[in-house]
Amino acid sequence: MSRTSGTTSDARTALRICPLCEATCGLTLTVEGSRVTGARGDRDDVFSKGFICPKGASFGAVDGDPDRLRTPLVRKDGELREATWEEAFDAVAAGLRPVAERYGPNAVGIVLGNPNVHTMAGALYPPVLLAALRTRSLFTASTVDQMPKHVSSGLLFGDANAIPVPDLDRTDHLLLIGANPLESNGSLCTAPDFPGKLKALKARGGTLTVIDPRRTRTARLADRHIAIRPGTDALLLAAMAQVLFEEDLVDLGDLAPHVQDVAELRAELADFTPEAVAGACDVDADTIRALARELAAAPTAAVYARIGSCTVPHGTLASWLVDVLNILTGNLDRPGGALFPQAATDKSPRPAGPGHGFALGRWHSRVRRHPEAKGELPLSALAEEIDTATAEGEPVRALVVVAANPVLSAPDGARLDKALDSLDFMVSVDPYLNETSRHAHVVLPPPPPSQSPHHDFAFNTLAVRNQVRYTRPAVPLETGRMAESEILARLILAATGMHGADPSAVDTMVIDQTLGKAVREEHSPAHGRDPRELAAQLTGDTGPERRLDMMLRLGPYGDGFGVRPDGLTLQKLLAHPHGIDLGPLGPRLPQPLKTRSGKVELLPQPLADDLPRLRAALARRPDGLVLIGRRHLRSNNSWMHNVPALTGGTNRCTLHIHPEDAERLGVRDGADVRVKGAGGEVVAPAEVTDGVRPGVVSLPHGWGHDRPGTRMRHASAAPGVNVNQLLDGSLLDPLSGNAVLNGVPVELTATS
Ligand SMILES: Nc1nc2c(c(=O)[nH]1)N[C@H]1C(S)=C(S)[C@@H](COP(=O)(O)OP(=O)(O)OC[C@H]3O[C@@H](n4cnc5c(=O)[nH]c(N)nc54)[C@H](O)[C@@H]3O)O[C@H]1N2
Ligand SMILES: Nc1nc2c(c(=O)[nH]1)N[C@H]1C(S)=C(S)[C@@H](COP(=O)(O)OP(=O)(O)OC[C@H]3O[C@@H](n4cnc5c(=O)[nH]c(N)nc54)[C@H](O)[C@@H]3O)O[C@H]1N2
Ligand code: SF4
Ligand SMILES: [Mo]
Repeated sequence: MSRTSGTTSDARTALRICPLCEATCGLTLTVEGSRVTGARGDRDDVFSKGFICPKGASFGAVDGDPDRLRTPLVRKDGELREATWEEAFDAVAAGLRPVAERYGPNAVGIVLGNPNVHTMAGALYPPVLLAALRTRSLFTASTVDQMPKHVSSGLLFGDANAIPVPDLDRTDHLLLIGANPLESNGSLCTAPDFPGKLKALKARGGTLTVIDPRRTRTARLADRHIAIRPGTDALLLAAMAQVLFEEDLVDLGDLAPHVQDVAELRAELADFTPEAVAGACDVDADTIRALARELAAAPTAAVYARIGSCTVPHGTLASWLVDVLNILTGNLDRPGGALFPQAATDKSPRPAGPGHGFALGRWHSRVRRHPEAKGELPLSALAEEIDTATAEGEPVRALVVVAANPVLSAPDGARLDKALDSLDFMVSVDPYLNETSRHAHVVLPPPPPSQSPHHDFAFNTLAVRNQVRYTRPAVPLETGRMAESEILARLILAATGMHGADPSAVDTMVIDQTLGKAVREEHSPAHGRDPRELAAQLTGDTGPERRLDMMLRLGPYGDGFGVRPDGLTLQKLLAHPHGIDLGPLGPRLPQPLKTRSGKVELLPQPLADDLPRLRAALARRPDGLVLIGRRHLRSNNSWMHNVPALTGGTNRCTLHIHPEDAERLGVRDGADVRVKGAGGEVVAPAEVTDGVRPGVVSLPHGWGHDRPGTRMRHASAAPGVNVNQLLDGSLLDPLSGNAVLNGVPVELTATS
């Protein structure tokens, strides 16, 4: 441990991968005692090379927030009180088991929120919990986010997790849709210093086009910015594909042998001409033709789209068309285009060939019969699945909530707030007493990130460069704290009738099952070996470390338990604290394909069946205002408003409105405006700005910290309003069940 100048003598430094957004930057923390007093970018990190943003720089403040819970809370006589871990797990066992036994497995629901993809525990234990509870009542942040992309990948490639990422470092042309990486630092495209990568693209003579109803910081960097009407990207993308066909610009290149249904797609899209979509998108036909021609003409190009393209009525079609354009221009799976990453903990690649394909709608939600997608029901349906009785089955009566704050993040927040109060039992695994966890009967607080180990299971599968990094806790677990992995393991035991068993039993069970399966798989390096012999080789101080070791060794770069002695193991990773670079992304097709045909299925039936709905949108011209969201660089969904360093200044919950609309409606800058939507109304101060296009207003999400019974003192002092209260939960993308959060009709009234 090295000394750092300018701090007290017991200061030391420690490495920690930042868990605060998808960029996964390596940080060098300054630690004094058990407190993190500083954070800077780790210049030796193989991936992030020293990049840091204001959130990462505030790691110490996020980590050391005095409002973080230190002990479990258990409800007694209606009130949440501090309790021991033993009392807390006793209460969980007593609360969950009777519900499952009396009403069946689906009466116990699981809600998983965004930070689960930012913790090791969140990757390793919820799948075990789900399997153990055998419930179909699973709701996650995916259905207010990227579920459309999973569904389109599932249908196109046969694997919902096969998501191509733009090759930011090498592309000549980036068409970026409904994303603002200068504030978000990127999503479904893990790239530390996304802003620097966009600047580098321009510096090497490449071009950047941004499609966004707002002139964002990213849009200001672009060579061309198109302020599209919200919710109409699928139409614009369909028209671009139509132009490629019409002008003979389709060139699949090396992809040709792997792609089917090109002619069928051409026929299906024939009527989506630029002239036909121009009015709906509010983008002129010549511009759409130019976009298509530029994409085809670029030596390499990548189309990349995020939140603004997913959280809309045609989210799955838009997500599909993004890849269709990459495919038709030969840019999928080639350097400079959009490629499939290969993470170190991916399963050992099976030989190419037909797979099982992707199924949708294997079951349905009880109340409104929404089809499941990827085993999940829409978060938009959570409130009704709790508060509405039907003949079909039992409502959700108990809930396990891990790292989620759906009262603020999901549609119809006010109704959900009430529904949670009616549950027989609810447990939250959460560091804060907030708008959601205040309803719990038991709150189990994980330690702060400095006291947790870190590896990015999810984001390495979406990274613009293959690499692997692992950081052990920067600070030892404080007395009285419990690692989140142990919390979740004990929760699994308590929920499944094994309350009180040794939590390491959960890891042992997973290891036995995984190795038992691997030795039976012909393509596995473990094939034919003795699983007990392999288990005995695993190293690591904890269950999560042993599981990481197992995944690395079975994975595409692994040592195969001795088969490839130079390959990856946990020990090798520990010997490289700044990570191991595994090289640039490379072509992988056809191996990742798991469709029944073994090909890229360009026109899957469920998408073809959804095209009439898109056709119907051609004629639509909303006459009123529509609402969209936005993110601020110093924010993170609903849970960072309690950190003074990350709030204030421009990070405020204001309604952006264009000067023309403001004048027409008599709205003055700084004055309160009443915003009314189908689900309710809120009052927020106006910020008149031409950064948003006419006809569109914007409110950020994750605000509304004014409910009683929470313990987030700084956040409740400047609470803002909950934009999701304006939604009634009825607007969904039907294929994916994803909530429509952008392009929502609203009415405004000036209040002063
Ligand atoms: N209108 C609108 N709504 C949106 C969006 C939008 O763009 N517009 N975006 C949507 C998107 S993309 C997402 S991902 C969702 C996010 O919504 P959620 O999944 O609800 O995530 P957060 O709001 O980040 O809340 C996360 C919870 O996890 C807790 N937490 C933080 N760190 C940890 C940890 O280490 N362990 C555990 N167990 N808990 C932790 C926090 O205290 C908080 O209670 O919001 C969605 N809602
Ligand atoms: N600072 C910060 N970083 C974050 C988060 C955060 O809350 N704050 N959240 C994290 C999470 S969970 C996620 S999922 C990612 C999201 O990452 P991004 O998708 O990059 O996030 P946003 O900033 O919401 O960008 C969405 C953009 O879509 C635009 N938009 C809205 N409607 C439409 C439309 O119909 N069409 C088009 N073309 N554009 C539209 C909005 O104006 C906005 O600029 O960010 C992650 N990073
Ligand atoms: S960009 Fe994201 S990962 Fe990097 S320092 Fe900022 S918050 Fe952390
Ligand atoms: Mo998200």
